[in-house]
Amino acid sequence: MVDAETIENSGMSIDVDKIRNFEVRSDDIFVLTYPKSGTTWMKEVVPLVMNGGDIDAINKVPPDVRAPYIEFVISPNQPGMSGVTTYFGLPEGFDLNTQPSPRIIVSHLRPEFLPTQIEEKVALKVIYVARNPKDVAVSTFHFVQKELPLINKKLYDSFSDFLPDFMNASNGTQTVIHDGSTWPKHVLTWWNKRLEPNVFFVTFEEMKRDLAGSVSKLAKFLEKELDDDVVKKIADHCSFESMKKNPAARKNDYCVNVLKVDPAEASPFVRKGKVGGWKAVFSMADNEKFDQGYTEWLKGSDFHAEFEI
Ligand code: PPS
Repeated sequence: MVDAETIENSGMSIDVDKIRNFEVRSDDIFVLTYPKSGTTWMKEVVPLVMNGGDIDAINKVPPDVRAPYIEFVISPNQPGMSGVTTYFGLPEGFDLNTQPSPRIIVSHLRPEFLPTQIEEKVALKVIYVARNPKDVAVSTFHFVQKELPLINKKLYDSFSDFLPDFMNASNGTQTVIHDGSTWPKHVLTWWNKRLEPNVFFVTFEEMKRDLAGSVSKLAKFLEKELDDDVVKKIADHCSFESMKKNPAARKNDYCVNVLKVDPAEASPFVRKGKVGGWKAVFSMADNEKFDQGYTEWLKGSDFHAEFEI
């Protein structure tokens, strides 16, 4: 049971009921992630799989238009960082309700805040990307340190200072990019549904290990027949090196105008892209505390995150 009518996400106030009542179509494709888990990456892969690898076609449409975040386009109230979605490239008056099918719709929202029809429309496809929570924590830290000043919040003194907030989804973290859900609630909900025929559960680490293999499996799930050379072309275009050079994937406008960072150097959307980068950031004490929490989180579950590959 959710009693919130609005929640804070990236400094924007989100009308939960409006999202829960959103009219879903049976051919919608939902890309769901906990933040910093590979959303930007999947937003590049899915449109290419759907259009048979036509890179020129996807380059004509900004990523947040071809695969918009439902929480940013369906909710009316954006007092905190009013106007930031302008930099997503969304045209004036953009209406997700009238976009042509099949729509690719993205969300970080926790399961109970999503449109209730996701559960009902059995043909609908759900792609869930999970990432090991230590790398998620580090990636989130880099992001919140850039977003906190935008909503007049104090920066964290250090990663160690931030980590407890990440683990509890409390205080600063919750109001910046989370909606109050913790990593395990988000990931385990979808892990537990992974065998449902309309759910494709993949990890950042699997994609990193074998992107072409993941693209190929995803194409089967999306009922698209792709030749090996097209799969390779998609994997090349979506490699970290290629996306790091791609201004649209890096969200140049958003970086420059909202986050005030140099996108080539410091875009938090395509930053380091590593598995195991956490090792250079976690102290021994951070790691011990994290491992204790992680063991509790996963009690009774058969999910295992890959902290290195
Ligand atoms: S967001 O803000 O929630 O949408 O962020 P999200 O896109 O989910 O996650 C950002 C992290 O994904 C990395 N990334 C990639 N890694 C490997 N290959 C490719 N192609 C790629 N594209 C994005 C990005 O660098 C962020 O991770 P970190 O660890 O911060 O580098």
